[in-house]
Amino acid sequence: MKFQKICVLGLGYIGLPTASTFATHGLEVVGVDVNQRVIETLRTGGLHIHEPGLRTLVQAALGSGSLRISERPEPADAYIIAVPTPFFGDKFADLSYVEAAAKSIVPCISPGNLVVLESTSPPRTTKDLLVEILEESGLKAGDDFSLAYSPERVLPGQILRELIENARVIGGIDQRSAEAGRDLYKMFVRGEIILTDATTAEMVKLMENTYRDVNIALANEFSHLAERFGIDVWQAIEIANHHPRVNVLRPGPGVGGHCIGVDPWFLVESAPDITELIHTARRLNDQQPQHVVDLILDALKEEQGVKSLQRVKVAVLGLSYKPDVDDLRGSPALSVAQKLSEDGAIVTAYEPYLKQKQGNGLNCAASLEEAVEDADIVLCLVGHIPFLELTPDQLAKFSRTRLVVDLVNAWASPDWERAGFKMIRLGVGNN
Ligand code: SAJ
Repeated sequence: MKFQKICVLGLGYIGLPTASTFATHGLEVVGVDVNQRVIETLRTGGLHIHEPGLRTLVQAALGSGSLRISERPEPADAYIIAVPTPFFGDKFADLSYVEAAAKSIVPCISPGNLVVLESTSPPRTTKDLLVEILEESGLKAGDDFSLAYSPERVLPGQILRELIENARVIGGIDQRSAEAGRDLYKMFVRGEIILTDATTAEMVKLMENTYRDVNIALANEFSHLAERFGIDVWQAIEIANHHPRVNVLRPGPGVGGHCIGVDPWFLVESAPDITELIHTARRLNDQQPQHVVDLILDALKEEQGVKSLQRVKVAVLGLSYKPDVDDLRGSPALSVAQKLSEDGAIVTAYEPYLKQKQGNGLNCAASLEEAVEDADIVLCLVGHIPFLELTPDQLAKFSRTRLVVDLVNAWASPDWERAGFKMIRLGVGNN
């Protein structure tokens, strides 16, 4: 199948890089978003998301005229739906953006077209929901137009490279649809393209992120056990990982972002009676920020004799959901900081990757020095490179406190104790 013009619906973390990459690989691309602010920003040369290399790519795509930004889709050879699928408070997938995007292409679709859903979705969304909506066009899925599911699996921070180099799964509602998807993505994908059916492709995506979530939950539970038994979980993990078939992940303040903390719920929602392990892991990871808050309060009671967090000055280093990104979505670090603040602590946060120094209602410092200078306790909540590089001598110069809590194994060196710091570490018990 040959493609000249495509529409990409949703210009977020996945849609915008995908649209721009197709545009710089010879296609005419219409990038569609329903958010007027996104459209205005892109049309005036701005960028509403941060991702290394994206600005240059988008500018090249827009500058060449191959990428146009629009409020609505228009007739094209293929349509890619890359809109968010968040969940409601009750952990059920909110498919309203997928539904709205699919409905918006019904008037445009014509025989021979291809529609691809990229948004992470519960199993059978493509076969059940999308077929029903798209057939409102009077055309028959499979017979008149091709329909496939192809999940994005790129890692934030490395999206542009992984988009091209990663293996891509394309699941068609029939063989012809899968092959049409392959013909489209092979325009830029250099990794292997694996064809399967739509529901398998949906499951693959959910299984990958669930696998990671469950394994992080296991690492977090190991950290609790290590605290109970008076050992260092980081050392134990390092030793265990020498085993050729063991790879324990890292404990931490919890699981954040917009994927791993969300996607497993799509499986639980679809089959609650047979997803006990997945559900338990999800709950465990969601409770980890509270475990961290308890650890901090215990440290303060022990070292400074306080009874509660009331008016304790806490310096929080790092707010993003993982190291070296500026993304605060679902961040466990942010959740810890907010819980401390709700419990009466005076929190000053420092997030080096945030340009506007705002952290969801928290008091944010413009520099590390400013954040720590008057603190009673300093927390390292995200393993950003600048924090890994911080030495005890530097912190001792900037801050009066000698009480630090390391939640991410950033400051394991004995130099900290030697420099006079009392170091409390997640997953390290008193021996
Ligand atoms: N985390 C830990 N311990 C670890 C690894 C991660 O606590 O050992 C935490 C991180 O700090 C973060 C969260 O888990 O809060 C998620 O981070 P991540 O780097 O594991 O994943 P994401 O959410 O940035 O990206 C994931 C990736 N999926 C997998 O690795 C299976 C990515 O490939 C997907 O494309 C992305 O989800 C997505 O969009 O679904």
